[in-house]
Amino acid sequence: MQKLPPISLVGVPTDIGAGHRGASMGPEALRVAGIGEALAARGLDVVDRGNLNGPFNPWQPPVDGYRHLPAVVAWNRTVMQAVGTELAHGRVPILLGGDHCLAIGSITAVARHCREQGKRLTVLWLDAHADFNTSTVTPSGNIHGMPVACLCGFGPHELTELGGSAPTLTPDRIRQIGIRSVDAGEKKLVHDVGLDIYDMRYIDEVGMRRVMEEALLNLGADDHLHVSFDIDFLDPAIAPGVGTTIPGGPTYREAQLCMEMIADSGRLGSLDIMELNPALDVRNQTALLTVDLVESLFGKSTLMRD
Ligand code: 4U7
Ligand code: MN
Ligand code: MN
Ligand code: MN
Repeated sequence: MQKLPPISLVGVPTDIGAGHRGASMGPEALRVAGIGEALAARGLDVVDRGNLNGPFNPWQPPVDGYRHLPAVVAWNRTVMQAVGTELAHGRVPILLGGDHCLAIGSITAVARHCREQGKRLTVLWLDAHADFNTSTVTPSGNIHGMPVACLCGFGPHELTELGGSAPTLTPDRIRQIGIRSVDAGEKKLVHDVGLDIYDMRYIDEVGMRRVMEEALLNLGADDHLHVSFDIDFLDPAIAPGVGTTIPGGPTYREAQLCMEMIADSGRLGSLDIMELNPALDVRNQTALLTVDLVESLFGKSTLMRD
């Protein structure tokens, strides 16, 4: 079995980019569900760095199409710094969100690390949403609906140029899985840039196995795989603890297979666990399920043949 590098848990207790309050409690719910212990029980070296700090959520309406932009920038700078430090020490950062706007800072740090190491970055975006809104097309102004656009260079310069120059990613480095809710203007943008989307219809038609084979095709020793896991990827019947539930997501087994096949690729280098909202959860079941899936992502298998 592959020797996995050491892991650092980094909590980011904010819902600054979200449309509901409560994702700020995500890091603690994941700890209470035993994320650190579960990974340590797999023989991994796990250190919990605790929580990052940043501005509180003033719960203001959007200004010029963005809600809380300055505070979102502040949080993302801190995230970029923290994730960059872990990667520089040869560790696998696991970001405990927090809402999905924080993936801008996380992936900007990962992209810089890959450039420095001469590695190719592939981002797997597991989500019900494409998160490709801009200030002109967003129906909400919530920046957690915009991180993929920002990473591709579409957004406010404070976010698109967080790492120095825009864009952080070209759309061909991203594969989105589980998508089933895309706004009208957002859909046009996603088509224009040619984002690689494995939507629920495609998962229904060809099955999760083929989807993951295609999404993970051609990964080699020089590839760094980043997984940005929005918990609303999962079907709300098994994962009610998120702000934006969209019916018709992957089942328990489909989600497990997705995680197991990522683990089998042997290329996972960094992870975001985002949008868990304990205020909307039922007895922490969504956090417990998340820990179960993250164990699979780090190699726990239900296979009898190995
Ligand atoms: B998440 C939405 F309008 N598209 O932009 C928006 F439907 O990070 C939802 O994927 C965004 O949870 C959801 O506000 C962001 C909405
Ligand atoms: Mn989502
Ligand atoms: Mn998302
Ligand atoms: Mn959400």
